[in-house]
Amino acid sequence: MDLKVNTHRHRSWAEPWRVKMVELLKMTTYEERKKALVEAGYNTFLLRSRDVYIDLLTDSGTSAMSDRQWAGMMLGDEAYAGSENFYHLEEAVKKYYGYKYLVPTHQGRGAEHIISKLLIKQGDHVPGNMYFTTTRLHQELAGGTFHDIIIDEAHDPENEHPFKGNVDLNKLDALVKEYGAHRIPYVSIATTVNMAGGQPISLANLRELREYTRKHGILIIHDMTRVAENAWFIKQREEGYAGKSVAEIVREICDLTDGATMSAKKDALVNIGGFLALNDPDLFDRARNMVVVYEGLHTYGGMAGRDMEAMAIGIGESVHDDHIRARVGQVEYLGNRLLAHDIPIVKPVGSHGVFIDAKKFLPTVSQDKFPAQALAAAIYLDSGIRTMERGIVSAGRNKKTGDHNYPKLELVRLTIPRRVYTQAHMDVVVESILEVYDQRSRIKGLKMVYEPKYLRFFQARFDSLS
Ligand code: PLI
Repeated sequence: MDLKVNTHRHRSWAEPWRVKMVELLKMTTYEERKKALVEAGYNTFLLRSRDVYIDLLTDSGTSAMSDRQWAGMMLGDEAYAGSENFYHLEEAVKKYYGYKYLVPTHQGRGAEHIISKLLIKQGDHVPGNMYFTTTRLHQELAGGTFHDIIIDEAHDPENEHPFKGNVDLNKLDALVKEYGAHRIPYVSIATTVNMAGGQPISLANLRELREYTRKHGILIIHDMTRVAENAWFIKQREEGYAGKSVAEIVREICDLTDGATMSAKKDALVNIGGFLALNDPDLFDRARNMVVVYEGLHTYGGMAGRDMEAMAIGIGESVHDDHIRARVGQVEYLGNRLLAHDIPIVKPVGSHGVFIDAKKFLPTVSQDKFPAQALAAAIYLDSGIRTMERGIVSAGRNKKTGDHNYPKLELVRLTIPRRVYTQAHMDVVVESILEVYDQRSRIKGLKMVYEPKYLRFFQARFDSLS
C-alpha cells in the first residue's frame, strides 16, 4: 500500500506523549474559595496550592518531567565538587545553545544577579525589549536604569504584528546618543517577551541589533528562558525558516548573542534550575568566582546533581519540533476559543499563555483600582482556576518619584504549564472566563492594604471594593 505522505500541517496539535502517572486534584466549593481568597488578601500568589483546581499561575517550574528525566534523577551524582551531572549539563548547553562556558545557578534570577553585578556600573543604562520583573530589579540593584526599547506595537494588545518582541533600533540609537555607548554595558534581549504576552523577536531584527551593537561595542545578553518557543514562531512566521528545525533556529538565535541567563524552569522542562552561559573567557572567570559567593560551587550553583541531570535531558526534549508544536498548539487552542467568544486578549496568542486585556474586560475599573488583580481574583472565585496579574501591581513604582508605574498593558495571564493539563481543562477555563465576563459589572476593583518593598506582586495584600 502507498499513501501520499501527510505533513503535520493537516494534523491537530495533539501531544507527542501519553500519561503514565496522575496527580489528584481537589475540587472546591464557592464558599471554600471565598474563604481562601480573603485569607490570601486577594493575591493569587498567596493562595495555598491545595485550594487551586487548575493552576495557571505560571509555567515556571510547573512542567511535567518525562520518564527519561525521572530516570535521570536516579543518576544524580551528589558530590560537592565535580559532579558528573554538571558535565552532562555543560555538554547539553554547548550542543543545543552553542555557548562556550556554563555557570550553573539555582534559577534564572541567580544568573541575573551575577551578570548584573559583573557588567553594570552605578549610573549605567540597560536597554531591553520590555522589562521583566526580576531582571530589571537586578539591573537596578546593580546601579543601572532600565529603558524599554521594544517596538510600539508591543504595547498594543490589538496589534497583530508577528514579532512584537522586536527592538526599535531608533530607540536604542537615541539612548546611545544621549548617554554614550560606554554607559550601556549591554542590551537585554528576551526570547520570547513575557510581559508583552509571550511575543517573539525575529531573527532579522536580532541580526540588525547584532550589527548595531558590534559597531558600538555593546554586548547582547540573552534572556533565553523561552528561546525554543520563540524559535517555533520564527519557523511559522519568518521568511526562509519554515524548513529549518527548532533546534537549528535556537542555535542561530544564541549565536547572535554574547551570553545568556536561563530560567530552566520554563523551556527546559525542569522544576528548578538555571544558569548563566557566556562566550568570553575573562567574563566567565569572574562569573565562576562570583557564583561561589552567592549560589554554590561552580559545578552545582545551588542545584542538586539530579536536578542538573534532569535539566540536561530536558534541554534536548525542549527543542524537538513535535514537543513545541503541541506546547504552543495548546496555548493557541485556548486563545482561539476565547477569541471566538470575543474575550479581549493580547493578539497574536503568545507562546506560554493567554493574556486577558483587563482594561477592556473591566472598562469601568480604573487602573489604580488594580483591574487585572481583581479579575484574577474573580476567576479564582468562580472556578478555582489560578491566574496571575501582569499589570500595574507587577510594574511596581517609579524609582525616582515613588508613584505607581502605569503600564499600557494591564493583563491577566493564563499561563499554561508544559505537558500538564488536557484539552478538557482548557475548555473548563473558557467556561469560567465566559461566566466571569457575564458578571463583570459586579467587579469594582481592589484597594492595596499591604505593599512589600521589592517585587510587590508576589506578596501584596488587597481588600475588595465591591
Ligand atoms: O523565576 P526564575 O528566577 O527562575 O527566572 C526569572 C525569569 C527571568 N526571565 C523571564 C523571562 C522569566 O519569565 C522569569 C521568571 N518568570 C516567572 C517566574 C513567571 O512566572 O513568568
